[in-house]
Amino acid sequence: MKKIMFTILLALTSFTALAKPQTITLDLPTMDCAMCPITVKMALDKVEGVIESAVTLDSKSAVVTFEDTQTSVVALVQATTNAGYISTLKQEK
Ligand SMILES: [Cu+2]
Repeated sequence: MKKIMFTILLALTSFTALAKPQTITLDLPTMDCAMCPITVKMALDKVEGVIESAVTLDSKSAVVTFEDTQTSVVALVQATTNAGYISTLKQEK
């Protein structure tokens, strides 16, 4: 039994080691005042797995760093949409 526990622990540890943070940019075309980025940032930071987010009104976008084993682009888009701001993944040029 002890051996099984150790194996599980080891598996969990290596899983964490493999988790890589990802950074993406979301377009938020409907942001139109100084309060919008604050609302969007709060919504993004509440998502489990989000490490960092920076939302700017000027570029109407959000740069989000997240743990891809804990959350996904779909979940982040969902979070901003639930907060009232539709977002799309910005395509890299
Ligand atoms: Cu606003």
